[in-house]
Amino acid sequence: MRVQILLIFSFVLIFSTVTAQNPIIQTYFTADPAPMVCNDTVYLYTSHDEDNTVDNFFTMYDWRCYSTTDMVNWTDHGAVASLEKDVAWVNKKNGAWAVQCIERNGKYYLYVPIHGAGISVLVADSPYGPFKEPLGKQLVDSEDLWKDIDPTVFIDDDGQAWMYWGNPSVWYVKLNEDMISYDKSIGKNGIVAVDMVPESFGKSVRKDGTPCTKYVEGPWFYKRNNLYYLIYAANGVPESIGYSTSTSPTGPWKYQGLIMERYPKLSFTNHAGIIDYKGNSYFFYHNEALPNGGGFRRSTCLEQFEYNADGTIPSIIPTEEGIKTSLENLNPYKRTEAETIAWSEGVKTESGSNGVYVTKINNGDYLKIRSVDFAKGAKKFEATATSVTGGKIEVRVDAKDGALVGVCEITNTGGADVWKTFTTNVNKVKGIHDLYFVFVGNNGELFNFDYWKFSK
Ligand code: FUB
Repeated sequence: MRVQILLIFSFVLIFSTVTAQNPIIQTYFTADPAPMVCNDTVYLYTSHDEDNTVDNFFTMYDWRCYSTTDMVNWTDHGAVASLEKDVAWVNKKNGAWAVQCIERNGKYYLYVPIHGAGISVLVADSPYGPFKEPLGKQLVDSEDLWKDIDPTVFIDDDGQAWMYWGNPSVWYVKLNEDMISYDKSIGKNGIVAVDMVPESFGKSVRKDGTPCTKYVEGPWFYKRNNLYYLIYAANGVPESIGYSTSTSPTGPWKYQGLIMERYPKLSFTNHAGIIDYKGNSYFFYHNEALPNGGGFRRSTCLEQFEYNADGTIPSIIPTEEGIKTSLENLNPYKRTEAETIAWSEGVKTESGSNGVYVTKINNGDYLKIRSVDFAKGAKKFEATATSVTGGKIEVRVDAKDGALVGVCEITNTGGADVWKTFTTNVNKVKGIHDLYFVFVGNNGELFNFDYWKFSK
């Protein structure tokens, strides 16, 4: 019996290590996921919890962007905006809370809350920025420390855009077509306070016994099959995720229940984003499960789900496994950025003159790329890197210690900013595999890794 229990335990351990896909980003602590589907691609904007938390509170300086077309391999585009550089007038480094980006007529609008200083909007010609602030001041600012956070923006089929936001209540504005101003003729100078009633947001009580609704913060506003959805953090702290629906973009809202309840390894906040992509529905949230994670060091996670026939959302359980199948195979014969990653251990990414690259590579660290289609077989592998110490990339398939296909030696390139391409022959690998780059060497930080490619 004991042996059986041990065997089952080891299987669960091995199984969960091998298939872990949540959190989907391991190189940074990323929170408050805001996915955007655009140009057949999913762009994921996140807030970013610093590795070193200051004063045991949210320590958040910039917003990051990732993208995917297969929902399992995520390409890191780095920090696309920061308070210090891009919202300079606010004279504040910390407070880069939950962001959302939306595209309109080829321009990308990044709605950024500045904790304690309102909500601003930045604009770019590309989803990766550079984002510039046209107003030089907040879009909305009630001068309340908590109220103006968590903006969510949606453009309806008739072209009308709306922005909802707020803690501990929810407000909205009717955005003008320029997306950087709003109709001042409704509500209080343009700002409409939503009726916070139990029919709309569920019934709850505060710790002091006073009645309230379940709504806390983090709204996510969208429309599907003519039904409007408002998803939000609910039920006090620790937060669950709840939702309400309406047949109109401005309510009245009908409380529909909880989507994700409280589970171990979720942080005391939770914050959701929902999209449909290539015929599937996806639920983004955050947890604190990465090593050294916590309430102020959170990580973005992802689950696939199916709406019920009546449009209601089923209860979603957070898993380590996350997304089971890739939506498409990756072509290894095209240049792939090293920062396109399904899972990694030990490494970080940084941005330089050649874009984003993988860095802080030490002995034993590795990258995993899922569902790589080698077709009839690869013969050569090349990696572009910069190094002063040197090391090796072991190219393996199907597991970190899976079949060794080749070893690419990275030698001193003559300077940390000198990039060179290194090549090696590989054993003919055919068909679809998960690909692993395992880094080996004994000299501390071994090299930086920019991109790779196989050839036939
Ligand atoms: O990330 C800072 C705050 O925590 C967000 O604005 C909230 O939604 C919660 O996730």
